Amino acid sequence: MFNFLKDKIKKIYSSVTQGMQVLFGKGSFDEAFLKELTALLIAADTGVATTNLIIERLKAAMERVAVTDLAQAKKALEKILLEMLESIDQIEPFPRVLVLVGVNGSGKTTFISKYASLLVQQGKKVLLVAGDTFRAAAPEQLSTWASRIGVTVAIGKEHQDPASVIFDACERFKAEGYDHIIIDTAGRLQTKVNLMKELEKIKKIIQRQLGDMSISTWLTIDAMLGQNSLAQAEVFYQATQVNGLVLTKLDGTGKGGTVFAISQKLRVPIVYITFGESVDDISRFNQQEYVHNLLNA
Ligand SMILES: Nc1nc2c(ncn2[C@@H]2O[C@H](COP(=O)(O)OP(=O)(O)OP(=O)(O)O)[C@@H](O)[C@H]2O)c(=O)[nH]1
Ligand SMILES: [Mg+2]
Repeated sequence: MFNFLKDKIKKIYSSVTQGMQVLFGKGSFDEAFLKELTALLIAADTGVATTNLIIERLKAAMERVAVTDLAQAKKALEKILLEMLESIDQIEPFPRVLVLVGVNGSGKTTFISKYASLLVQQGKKVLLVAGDTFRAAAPEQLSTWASRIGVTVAIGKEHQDPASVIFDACERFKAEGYDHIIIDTAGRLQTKVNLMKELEKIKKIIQRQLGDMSISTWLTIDAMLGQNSLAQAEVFYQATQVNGLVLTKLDGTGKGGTVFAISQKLRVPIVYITFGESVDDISRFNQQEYVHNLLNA
């Protein structure tokens, strides 16, 4: 089971890893090498700005040690990539009060289900909240998952205002002794102003009801969309205060550079990654492991 999971995760970056092995396997640290490394990073969805930054840092590091040995260059690159992730403050991976936001189709509902399943495995009592009342099928989707993993889901009446569904759910969370409340929201609001207003309203309700607890807001980002995912994520990031990221659908990319592009741009920690549609296709994001595997397979 564990090895199976590991294999699945490794596929995420296998094409990058293979490229790295070829690149670092022969030759020396020179202009031609840097050109190839740049192309590889761009192809892996690292984005132009972040790729340039990595290349600049690598050049500077190699100038300091004054060698052209590629084994040394690989070590330096590993350090640079890790520092890029480690320079961002980490957060609590199992907050009691969690709101999920993100573009429609980015994987909020699926993530919530997988994540709730992790909590259930720890013996926690979990309440899911179908805060997306705009799309008729959304509460059903969450209920199906909820009954599969054995957690409760709070659902409003048809067309009930999400804020009032959430209000009721917060009351229930306090009254019935749940350990965790996880709130799903709609990703499909017409304009940025509407989105901002809606999220503000939702957060105000939660704050009023559960203000003595800290409230986490995580943003799901669809890694399959490459640089487009970053542009979409930025709209949400600007619309509400986000303190954690969930990178979804990494199984569909075979790339892996997105992690650096996003971290560098938003300066918010990636807390989880997902890589498939079944309930255990989820993992905590481990920076060291990720960077190590990306370069070494
Ligand atoms: N391959 C793959 N598919 C995923 C992953 N996560 C979610 N999906 C699929 O992506 C689609 C959208 O996922 P949802 O969880 O419904 O997305 P959402 O953000 O809740 O979408 P809205 O409710 O419309 O805002 C579904 O078909 C999921 O099965 C993943 O990690 N890998
Ligand atoms: Mg959804």
